[in-house]
Amino acid sequence: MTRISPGATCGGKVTRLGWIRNVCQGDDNLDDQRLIPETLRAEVLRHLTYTLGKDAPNASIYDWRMALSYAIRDHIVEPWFAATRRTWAEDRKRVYYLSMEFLIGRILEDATVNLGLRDQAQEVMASLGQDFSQIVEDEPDAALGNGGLGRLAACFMESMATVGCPAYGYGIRYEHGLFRQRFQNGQQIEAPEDWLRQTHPWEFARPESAYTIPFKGNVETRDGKPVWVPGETVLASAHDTPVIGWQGKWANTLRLWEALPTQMFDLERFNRGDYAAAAEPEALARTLSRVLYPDDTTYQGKELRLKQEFFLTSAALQDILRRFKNGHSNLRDLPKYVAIQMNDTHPAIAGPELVRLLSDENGLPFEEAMETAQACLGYTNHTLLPEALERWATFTFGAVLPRHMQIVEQIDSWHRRTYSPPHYIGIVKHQEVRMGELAFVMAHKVNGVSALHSDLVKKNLFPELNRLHPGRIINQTNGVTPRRWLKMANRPLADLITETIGDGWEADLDKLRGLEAHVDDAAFRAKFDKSKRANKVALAAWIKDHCGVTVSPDALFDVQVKRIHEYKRQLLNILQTVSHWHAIKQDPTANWVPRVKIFGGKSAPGYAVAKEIIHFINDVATVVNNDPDTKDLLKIVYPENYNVSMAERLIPASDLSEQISTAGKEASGTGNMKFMMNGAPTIGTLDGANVEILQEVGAENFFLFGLTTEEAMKRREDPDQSRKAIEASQPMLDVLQMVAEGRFSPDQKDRYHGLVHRVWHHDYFLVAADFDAYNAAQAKVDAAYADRAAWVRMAAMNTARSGFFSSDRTIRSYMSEIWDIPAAI
Ligand code: 26V
Repeated sequence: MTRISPGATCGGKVTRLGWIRNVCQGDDNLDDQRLIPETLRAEVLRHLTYTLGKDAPNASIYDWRMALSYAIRDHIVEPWFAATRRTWAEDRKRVYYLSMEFLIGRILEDATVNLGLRDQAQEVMASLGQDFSQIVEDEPDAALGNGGLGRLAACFMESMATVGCPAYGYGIRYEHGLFRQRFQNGQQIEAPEDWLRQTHPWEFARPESAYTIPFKGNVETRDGKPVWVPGETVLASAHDTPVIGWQGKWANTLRLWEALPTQMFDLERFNRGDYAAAAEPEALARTLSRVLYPDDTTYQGKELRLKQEFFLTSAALQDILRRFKNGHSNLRDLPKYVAIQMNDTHPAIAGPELVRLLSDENGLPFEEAMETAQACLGYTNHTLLPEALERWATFTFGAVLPRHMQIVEQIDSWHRRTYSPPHYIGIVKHQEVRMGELAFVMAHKVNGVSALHSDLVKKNLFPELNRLHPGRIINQTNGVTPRRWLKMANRPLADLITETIGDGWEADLDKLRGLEAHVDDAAFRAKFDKSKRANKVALAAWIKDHCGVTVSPDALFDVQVKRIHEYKRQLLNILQTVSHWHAIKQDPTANWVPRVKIFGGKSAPGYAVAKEIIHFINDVATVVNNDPDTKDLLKIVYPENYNVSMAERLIPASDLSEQISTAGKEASGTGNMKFMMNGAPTIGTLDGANVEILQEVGAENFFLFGLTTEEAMKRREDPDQSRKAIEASQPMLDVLQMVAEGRFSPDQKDRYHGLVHRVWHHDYFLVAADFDAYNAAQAKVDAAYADRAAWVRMAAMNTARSGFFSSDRTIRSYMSEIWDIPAAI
């Protein structure tokens, strides 16, 4: 056994700081870097001993992970302090990104990648007898989000640190993030998630940064001025996680609020022996940061949700004003130093709350408070689905936030007075506060998240407001961070890219265009293919382990991973899979391309139709995977509990990216961008950012099918559209017949009658209308995949042309078009 002596190189501190300084100055002093493994090893052992209180021979994988995480965290702190100090010293404008969700995933490996310490960490842990990849996988995902919106916020945090945009993310430190998904007899079962049960090593508690958040009560008039006398208060207490950018050149803060009681417990009651009642206020206050709402599809007017939104927003704004007042006295200057971005309408109470803080609490006249707030605020819209748009009953809103109810009315009449709209555009209408309209009116810029979506925001969502405020709605096409989604998640491809075009692409993704010069080189293609195959072999082994299904890495890996929703049309995919299975059985000796159909994703717990689709996919999988006729030609796998970490495993091993939403429904998509970067061509509709992916990659490298947004809207005007489409399609008739007969539910033959009936008669998302086109596009995929050279070329072209979809590009665009913030580096 290796003898381990802790703290052997305590002089490492100087080296460490020196190394970071060199990186900050862009100086490649290799002498310093070579010392790192020794230093890092000593640091890990020091933390194991003195922070964890463990002796190496008795340390568990958890202990090693914590020790390594603390050692890595130490390397983040220096650049973090440096960035913060510079922002203060140069009195820079900062952006504040307010989001109810941050879907972060694991942090350890990502941090080592950005610090340039991944290889060293691996080497050091190996020298200590530990497997780095096992340690990395021991970390629970921080799943403080539902899906696209939350993951975008996490990519933005990383990109803001990479491009040197001084920024704070503000969110809620949910004790329980998104539920864990299991399947029981093919059906989704939700279990609570408990990521904080073990110590979370990346955060620093800041109990000194705490704010009182008022609720309820009433508004009195004193000296002719409104005074809010709250009926309840809770405390928002900060936890800071540093977010390090590529090569450690800049770091920002993600500040998450924990809800605490303003009063710990009722001692009098406790002394009387009434223990449960004594603890009640504490429990009540803590519910505010207890759980993430697990539904991103349907809006429900739950009081707790409104309280969570105000809790986040008020804490953030109080913190922002405190920081501003530290160096400034004139609140009218706020927009020179503060940009506040509202991630969807969830923090849209920021408008009235900022007005309240500026006027009620700081004496600015209402109109000046309005102008100041507006100049600070931006609003990003992420969905057009009417059922997901937030509206609050004035009764609930007024009870929870009585002063804000008055201010919202004031904003509404100010808006009408100032802009005299030809029609009545109400923020408050039919006894509801409409958060989209509120956010729009309070923001100086409103943006959609893809070109198509932003167009629809103008034309369909806010047509009157757009006419009244021309130029306010702009587009900011989403992006994803290539550090996590390419460099970290797909090492074989990342290494090949560096070998082919050199480094630097990680922070300048347009450089990937350099790969285009190599796609006709057979040697390059062979290497590209090899990198994909390595990922597929690894995934096949993982699938065997986790799903018990044997799949061949030679098969085409066809992947649809995202939340389960009718508009995303997992149903179209699985019905086409049934059709394909049926076709193979009809003609088993034809030249079929073997396929593995991979599904992943969670349904909102209360979304019955989505849950039925999950059940159906699992039922079809059971029949197909046990069919000896199609054994080597078709497999269906649906691993449980799709999350960020699973995405990092699946996407790099994918051959085909399924982006098949009904046109006009997917605001952007960001998974589509990750697949493209990782060399998986898309089969998809003209929806969201697919449109721009198609434009960048070229039609010859994309399998396009389906109705356009306009055609879809027109098609729905015919109440018989789905029946007609089905009757015109033999494959569709066959598939629905098999499902209706109970071929996939032999134990309960009528299980999917409801599902079949909906496709025939209530097919709002146009599964039937697009079925034949999808089927034809899938046949083209098969033909293309059979031509290896052409396929690999197509895959490589997808990677080569994905530069536009780096979130660095998106962030730079927000900085110039919305925030008016220059880069600090
Ligand atoms: C709505 C609600 C309603 C109240 C309860 C909790 C909750 C949570 C989230 C949402 C809105 C979800 C909207 C969303 O996630 N949109 C997705 O945003 C992605 C990033 O812009 C985009 O790529 C996806 O297309 C879009 O669906």
